[in-house]
Amino acid sequence: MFIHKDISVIGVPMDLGQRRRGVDMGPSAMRYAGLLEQITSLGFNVKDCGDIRIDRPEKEKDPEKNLRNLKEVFAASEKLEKEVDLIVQEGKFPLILGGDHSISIGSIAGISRHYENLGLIWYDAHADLNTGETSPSGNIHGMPLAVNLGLGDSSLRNIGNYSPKVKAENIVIIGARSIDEGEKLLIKEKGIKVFTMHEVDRLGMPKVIEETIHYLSQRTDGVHLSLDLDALDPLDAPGVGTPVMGGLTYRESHLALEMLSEAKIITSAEFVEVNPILDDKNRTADVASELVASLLGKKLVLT
Ligand code: B3U
Ligand code: MN
Ligand code: MN
Repeated sequence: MFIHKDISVIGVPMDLGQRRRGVDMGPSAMRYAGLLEQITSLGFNVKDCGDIRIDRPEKEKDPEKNLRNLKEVFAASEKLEKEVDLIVQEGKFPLILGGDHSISIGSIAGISRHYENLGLIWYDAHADLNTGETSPSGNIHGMPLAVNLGLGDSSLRNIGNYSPKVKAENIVIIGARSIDEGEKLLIKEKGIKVFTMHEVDRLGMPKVIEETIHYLSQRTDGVHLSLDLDALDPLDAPGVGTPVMGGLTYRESHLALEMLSEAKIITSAEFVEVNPILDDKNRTADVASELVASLLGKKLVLT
């Protein structure tokens, strides 16, 4: 497994999975930060597939079954699933730019059908394991990991006409520090591997990533990295909708992605929840773009 020479970038200007406007501008902000130029300078052939079209509801309605904008999120996920499926079929590395985290319902649906045992690294302050029944907010961006496990709303679960997309034992959550009660129960029941901030502090990021690599390489035939910028501390990544103090640092995050790059296990990736309206001079998009470069092998070479 390795990162292919050809990378296809696709933007998903989605903000319907939560209530704060602005995260729909995430893909533009990351492009503006020089993401494509960075990738090209690392020697990759990069194709920008543009943005998926997101249809907004005419007016905000009360959520049905505690799932805000379900119809629209479903429609966007179906479109994304098809686009990402094509990218993988072409043998290219899909790099998806969010948008809120609900986009991973469509992206992983497009990717996972190409693997027997897709691994998933969920780099996030949250577990995103809610369903309509357990969610405190009704926001679908707090539910995509549950959907990918085959739980929650049946229309979302069955995008791409198969479910589940990922097995519980193939998931590693890193950086979690805000987990709801229903999510805790699910983590326990399913035995999902989680490195909370407590574990990151105790073990250090090198050990966390070594264990993650060891764990996933034993059981998976590809690994998708789903990186929510709110995994980082708000001091380093302020432009996110639901910042949580006490997060992963800029340096820890670079190290994590450099180690994943060296291990050559990542076969697709997405960077989500960049909200330029809440940001400080596009800093969070800059960080996202630099993290992409680390994932793709950028290193300081002393020669
Ligand atoms: N767990 C909460 C909050 C949340 C989840 N993901 C984000 N925030 N970004 C919820 O609404 O499900
Ligand atoms: Mn998330
Ligand atoms: Mn999050």
